[in-house]
Parts: sequence; structure tokens; C-alpha cells
Amino acid sequence: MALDFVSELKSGKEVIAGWCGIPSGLMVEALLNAGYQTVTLDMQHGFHDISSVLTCVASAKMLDQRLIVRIPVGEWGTASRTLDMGAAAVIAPMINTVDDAQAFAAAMKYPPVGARSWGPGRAMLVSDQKNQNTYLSTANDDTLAIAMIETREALDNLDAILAVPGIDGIFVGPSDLSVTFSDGAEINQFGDRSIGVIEDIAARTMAVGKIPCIFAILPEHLKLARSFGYRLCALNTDSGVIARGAAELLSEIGE
Ligand code: 3PY
Ligand code: MG
Repeated sequence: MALDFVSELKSGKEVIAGWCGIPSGLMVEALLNAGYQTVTLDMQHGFHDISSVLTCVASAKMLDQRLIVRIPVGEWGTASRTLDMGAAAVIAPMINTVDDAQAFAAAMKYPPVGARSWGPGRAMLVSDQKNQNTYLSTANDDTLAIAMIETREALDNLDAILAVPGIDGIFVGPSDLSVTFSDGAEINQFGDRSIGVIEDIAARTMAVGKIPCIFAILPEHLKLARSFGYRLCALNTDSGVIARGAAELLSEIGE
């Protein structure tokens, strides 16, 4: 397999991810063909389920790429399960405490780092690791556990969350961050209330050698995030990309 996004991120390179809420392998194929280096299948707010993850991993494999899954809040069993299906990384939303981070890392990593249960038959089929012991010895490094920081409580606990063994990166949810930092008054993803926090999270994550990751709707926000050091950046969503493309085409014919 070509150098994939996990190796790129670990070697310090920037990666752009598509964001997929429409549960179809065809959508993953379209996004990867358009140039996204990987795609996040969203099981939290998007409509992916276990069977669509299974199909989408195969679509990505066909294009020699691997995928990320965002699990629903607190579903640690789903984290392990999607790794078993061949996902390369899992994003866990609303990691607010060290206990949350430890439970997530335990589901994601084999001992001695965590307590992931053995059963990666499908992951081995779609990977280069066909030998069980080789898979066991490489999986912890070859998959990413990415904890979402989206609340004041999470920010207060950030250093302790970053110190949890097995947590590879931090993913900022700028929408929820803006909701919690305005006490429910507004959604303003890169607004004045949260921009300093967004910059600070990247600096603290990089300081301990972990990977700063973020979601951005707009290219200018993605560029700003990159200037802070964010390496894995999701740019818009599948439905957002379709709406934007449709609006542009329609406006070209004066509609
Ligand atoms: C947020 O911005 O809150 C997210 O969860 C991004 O998807
Ligand atoms: Mg969120």
C-alpha cells in the first residue's frame, strides 16, 4: 500500500479529510477520487452504521486508501469494532475527562497500552498484515485514537487527557466549542470566543508530540487552523460539498 494518511500524519505531514454522513460507499469513492486523502465516516451526527462502515472500508480499499470513523458518544465497543472492520483511525466525540480518554484508549489499543479484544479478521484481510502476530505487534502504532475536545470541561482537563497512553491526537469540534464557550448563545466556529482556545489546543497537543486535528467548513478557516499547526483537517461535509457545487452550477446558468 502507498504511504497512507496515518504514516503521513506521523511523519509530520498535513492531511485533508472528507467528511461523510451519507452512508454509501459511492460517496467515499467520490470524495477520495476528488482528492481528499481520507474520509471520516460519521456515526455520531451522520447516518453511518456498522454495515455501511463495512462497505465503505471496502470502497476505500479499492482505491488503496484507509478511513476514519467517528463513533457515537461513549460507544467504546463500536471503536474496537470499527477497527476490526479495517478502519485506520477512530474519532471519539465529547471526551471531557481522563476517565473518558482512558476508556477510549482501552478500546483502541492492545495490551500493554490498552485492553482491545482480539478479533481483527476483517482488518487483516484488508491490510498488508496477514500474520496474526505481526498484526498484533503493529496495530497499536498503525491505528489512531483521536479524542474530541469540545467543551470547557475538556479544555480544563486537556493536559491530563493528552497524557493518557494510547491517545494519539486531539480533534477540535469548533461548533460544540462555540456553543459551550458562549453558554449556548451562538454557533460561531472560528469566532472571537473560541479562536484563542483553538490556537492553544494545537500548541499544547504539539508540545507533547501528539497530532492536532480539526474540522472546518470553510477553506479560510482550514488555512487559519493550519497556521496554528493543525495537521489532520476535515474540510466541509459530503452534503455541504454537494450543496456548494450545485449552487455554483446553478448560479452559472443564472438560477
Ligand atoms: C463540532 O464542531 O462540534 C464537531 O463535532 C465537528 O464535526
Ligand atoms: Mg461536535
